Amino acid sequence: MTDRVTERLNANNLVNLTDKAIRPNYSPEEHDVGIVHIGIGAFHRGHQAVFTDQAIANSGGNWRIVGASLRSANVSQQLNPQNGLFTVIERSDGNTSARIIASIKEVVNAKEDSAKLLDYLASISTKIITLTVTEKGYHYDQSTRSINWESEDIMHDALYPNSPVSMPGYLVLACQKRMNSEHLHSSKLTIISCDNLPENGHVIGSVIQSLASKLDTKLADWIRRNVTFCSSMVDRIVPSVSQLDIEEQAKLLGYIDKALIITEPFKQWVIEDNFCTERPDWESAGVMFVKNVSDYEKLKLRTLNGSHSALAYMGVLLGHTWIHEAIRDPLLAELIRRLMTKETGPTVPQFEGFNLADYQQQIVQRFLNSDIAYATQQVAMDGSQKLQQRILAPMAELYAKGDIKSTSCLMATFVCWIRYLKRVTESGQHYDIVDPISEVLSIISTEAEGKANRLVDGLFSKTSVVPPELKSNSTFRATLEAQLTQLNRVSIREYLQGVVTEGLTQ
Ligand code: CS2
Repeated sequence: MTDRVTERLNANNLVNLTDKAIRPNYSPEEHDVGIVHIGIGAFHRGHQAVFTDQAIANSGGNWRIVGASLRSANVSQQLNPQNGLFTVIERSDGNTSARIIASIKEVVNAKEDSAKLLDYLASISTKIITLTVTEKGYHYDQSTRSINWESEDIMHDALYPNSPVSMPGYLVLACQKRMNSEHLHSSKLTIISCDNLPENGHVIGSVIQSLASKLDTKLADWIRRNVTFCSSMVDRIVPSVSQLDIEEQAKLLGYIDKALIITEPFKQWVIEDNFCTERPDWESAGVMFVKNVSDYEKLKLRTLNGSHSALAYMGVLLGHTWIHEAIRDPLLAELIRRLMTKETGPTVPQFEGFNLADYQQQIVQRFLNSDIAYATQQVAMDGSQKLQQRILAPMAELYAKGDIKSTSCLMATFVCWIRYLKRVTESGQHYDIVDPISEVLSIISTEAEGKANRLVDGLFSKTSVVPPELKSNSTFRATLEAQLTQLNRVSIREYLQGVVTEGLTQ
């Protein structure tokens, strides 16, 4: 830290310390908690917390947020000493703005104090629970479309439901407490998923029902009558913040903020209107409410997230550290253009008055924003949980239509993910992979000894990454093997160049 900047942002110094940032125009302590958010990482602070802050500023209400982290104590250590206050810095085209967000009251670390989290979840004032726990936190198998009973956390929570470790385990126990409480027995609860999964509200509803039914059918029935689940599409690029960012921002802001967020100006939240409770005046903050959110999810997952994953795997292998570098590589820029316009584009829904080409162009501009630094390795994380909805689902649709020639960039992305599992870039730099099934993926990669057919056998038999309709398609399998073999023969750049000039060879 610099010699001069020593004071850390908190409720007492909010007024006299923060002249470089826009301060909240409401008194946070006058608003009680109405929302519990599980998974309080950077994304929540840059997204739902900002919309909620704006809604309270516009229309008031007891809608402050208690954030929970189920694993790490980092965020509670960042936010609690600051009374939940943090700065959102928006950066683009050399412009910067800073605003202090006051919607979070406190953070509970479930590992340290799970009773406190359960008290909040089962409190009469909690009307809404929101979730950002990443794809793996749902313990949902997209291939079988059901809860993953083989997940260690789910097995644990099914055996010891009173001391849960998973997000679904916490929610089921909270519902049981609500059901058994005289005050809460007939009070309602709305649960909103904010993760990048298709039909995410349906997913969480089905996981909760499955776990609750296993424990107590009366509870499953109570949940059916008193809890609703909303799907939602969330969008904002929010990279993780480094210690260096914190130090640099301290010099600029004049105060230390260990919980700050650096993000882009763009933000979007579309929520399925399936509330059984009141809600904050999110409309006034720009949130859209719709009957069915799945078209919005599909559009965003395939266009933005699909392209993000393609840039991440290809980018890491070619030695690009950041997304904004990867998209400036002319070969990758061309691959992304084709992926969006010729491959995912035809599989995404169209809305009245909506211009897909503009949307795609806007996404490329967002990726080019070098004022926010998003690491290719951050996007590359948890590929086994992301590729199905981003890459393989559109590919399966194109196969079903017989439009196999429009799948070359999708296939190249999948092939680059498989190559990424070798943990070494083209130029020999080693890295670790972060994925809930990383051990299985390593075994598959090592046992295959570079043989394409053995790699494919391993992936098909030991994981559920590839959906059944593609696994059983012989053309898909032959093409995948041919592409993996080709990638073994030439450099990654040559391989990708070949995809652009010749398409897929079998
Ligand atoms: C990214 C997303 O890390 C990733 O997988 O694709 O976090 C992406 O930045 C957000 O979904 C943007 O809304």
